[in-house]
Amino acid sequence: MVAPKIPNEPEREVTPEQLYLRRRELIKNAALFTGAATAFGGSLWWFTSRGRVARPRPEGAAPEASAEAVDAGLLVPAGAGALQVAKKGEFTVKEKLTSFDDVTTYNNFYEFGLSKSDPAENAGTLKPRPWTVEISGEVAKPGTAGIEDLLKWFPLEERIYRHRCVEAWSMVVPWIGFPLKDLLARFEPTSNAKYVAFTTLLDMEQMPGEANSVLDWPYREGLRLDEAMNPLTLMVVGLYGKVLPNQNGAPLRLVTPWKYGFKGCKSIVRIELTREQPRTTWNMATPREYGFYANVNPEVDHPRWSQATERRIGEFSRRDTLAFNGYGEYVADLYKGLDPKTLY
Ligand SMILES: Nc1nc2c(c(=O)[nH]1)N[C@H]1C(S)=C(S)[C@@H](COP(=O)(O)O)O[C@H]1N2
Ligand SMILES: [Mo]
Repeated sequence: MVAPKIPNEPEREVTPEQLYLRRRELIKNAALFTGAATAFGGSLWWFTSRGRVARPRPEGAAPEASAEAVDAGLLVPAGAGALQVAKKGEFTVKEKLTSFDDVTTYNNFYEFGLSKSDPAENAGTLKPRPWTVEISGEVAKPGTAGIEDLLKWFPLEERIYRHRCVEAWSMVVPWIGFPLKDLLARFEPTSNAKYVAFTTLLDMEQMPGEANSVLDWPYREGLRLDEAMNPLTLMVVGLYGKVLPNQNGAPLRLVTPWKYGFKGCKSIVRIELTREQPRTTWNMATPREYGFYANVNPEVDHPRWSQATERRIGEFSRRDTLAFNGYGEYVADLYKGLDPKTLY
């Protein structure tokens, strides 16, 4: 067992003026979430810093385009489901973004059905506000946090990450969120905490698919504490500049880009720090096919298909799958001395 350690904070070169703007952003984001359910859909309007020029951001625009908009002091109109992002660019992948349409209509969210188009069609029954997350277990200060608390506590970052499903398709998604380590730090994990367990909402009225016993509900996932503390590990509240759509796991979901997508527990209501490795949904369902670690590994095939290549949604030819989904420089050290097969 690797001793849990908190990695160094990533560099933040923030000027006093940015800090001031950040405070305003926090207040606006909180107001946005406490308001009535946000309208979603419609075109995405991204404004430059001067506030004069408005242009729709083309779907699938290169990440460079968004970085440029950020440097200019990206402003998005509040009230349209837009989130104010304080920081961009960290760990960003220089690959073409998957279109907003594909990111929000090609989903896995079995609580709303088993086909890829089901979540976008059915997730309207989910009520992502008000929403409370419980932080419990091996923490000095157990408690709860409303979604609007989270938005007041943490400045939002955009992270453009590769997203690789164990089914061998992939995307590039501009997520918006904050590092999980910042959230955990507030609740003070004890020295007994070795793992973090995540639980999705259990409510058949909001999640009708939970009437189907295809999985053992509620959906559960987990990380080792050092994985949870890694700076790449993101709690996501939005994508493409907007509040997270229900089908993508509103209002709060996990994203660990070096792992297969099923680790990314959606619509989280509980985060529990534990001594023992938590039981996880897909591992319980089919242990032979889905491991606890689930690190992306082109050399370890799924029992029923190869993981060597993947289909990037929106593209024609397949591409090679990268070890740790291309994030090895940040995470490979976490697994030193462990058999890669056991990590699948
Ligand atoms: N609660 C819950 N979380 C879930 C799932 C699910 O069915 N239920 N599917 C997982 C899988 S297999 C993947 S690939 C990702 C898909 O996230 P996306 O739809 O935002 O791309 O969510 C993961 N999180
Ligand atoms: Mo997946």
